[in-house]
Amino acid sequence: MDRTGKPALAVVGATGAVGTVMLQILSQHADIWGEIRLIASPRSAGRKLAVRGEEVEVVALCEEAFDGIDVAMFDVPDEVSARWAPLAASRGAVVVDSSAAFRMDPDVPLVVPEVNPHAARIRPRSLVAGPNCTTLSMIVALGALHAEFGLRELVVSSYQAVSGAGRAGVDTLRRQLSLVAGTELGTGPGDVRRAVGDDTGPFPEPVALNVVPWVGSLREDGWSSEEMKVRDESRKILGLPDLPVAVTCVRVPVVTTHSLTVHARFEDEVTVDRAREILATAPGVVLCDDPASGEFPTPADVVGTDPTWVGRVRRALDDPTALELFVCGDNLRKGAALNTAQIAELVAAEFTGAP
Ligand code: 2RA
Repeated sequence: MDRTGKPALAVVGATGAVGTVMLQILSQHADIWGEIRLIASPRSAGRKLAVRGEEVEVVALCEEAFDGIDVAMFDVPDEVSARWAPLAASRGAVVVDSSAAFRMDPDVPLVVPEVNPHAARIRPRSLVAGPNCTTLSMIVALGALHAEFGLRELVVSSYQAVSGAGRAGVDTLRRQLSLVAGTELGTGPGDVRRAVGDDTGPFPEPVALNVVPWVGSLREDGWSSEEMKVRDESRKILGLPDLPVAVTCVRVPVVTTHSLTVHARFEDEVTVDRAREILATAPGVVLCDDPASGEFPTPADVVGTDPTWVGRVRRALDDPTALELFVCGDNLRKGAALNTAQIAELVAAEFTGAP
């Protein structure tokens, strides 16, 4: 705790895409923090960024940067977290890490505050992890349904925005869109590929006027790393280590907000009415589901908002124990920065004795 009697917070990766959203969130949420220290690579040190209405100078990432810090939020690549998060913890900070570096470590809780907040209290390594943005885009809604119905199986397909691949992903989509806009492309095999050229950025195929059934890197038997993350992380967060999960991850030409179709099978028969009641009242979920008036969530409307939006709630035609849903969540807000901020707030409440 600093002089103000409030916990001191470090934001590591303050200048990145998620860091930028984090500073907005810290400026909008209740001001529970004493000092907020902004940390980034030495190349960004000295820059000034606005948080809570003040300009704060960015300091370079080094061990001493964590002195006096109670909670350190890391929004940086896996390898940076892997090296620096344990160092921050060794200097006394509780680390909340949004990378994949520690998510599956049995001594690191994987936390979504609406689903398993209790897990954040048990942290043998002084580390708490948050899940991948694709898992986060569905797990709040799923956690609410699981608490009532008992989840038994999950089949999901993702429709992932290009900002999941960072600034390079967004730049690639915008560049490709400028090359295909106003043309008749998309009518012959390979015509889009020839127009956008060989540089497809972080994606294996053109993403403008296209969908790409690949996110992440290759794992065993043709699965992608992203698909494995959704499976492993969902199991850990829900406390269902043997849950059957089938995932297909797909990249779509959307800037920000991941969407997923979800087929969720439960222990017993379910009703759509009860599912809708649960979703309509679950914290962090908005039910937007009136197809007769054309109402369902889409990324174009959901982007920039905090909740998980759910629509197209149906009971499976051939299985009365299963539901079909369409969910959307902003991958930079709840999918990254917001979840990290919420975990940090849970930890801060322990320092201040808040309920
Ligand atoms: C993506 N979910 O959308 C990944 C980023 N963690 O590429």
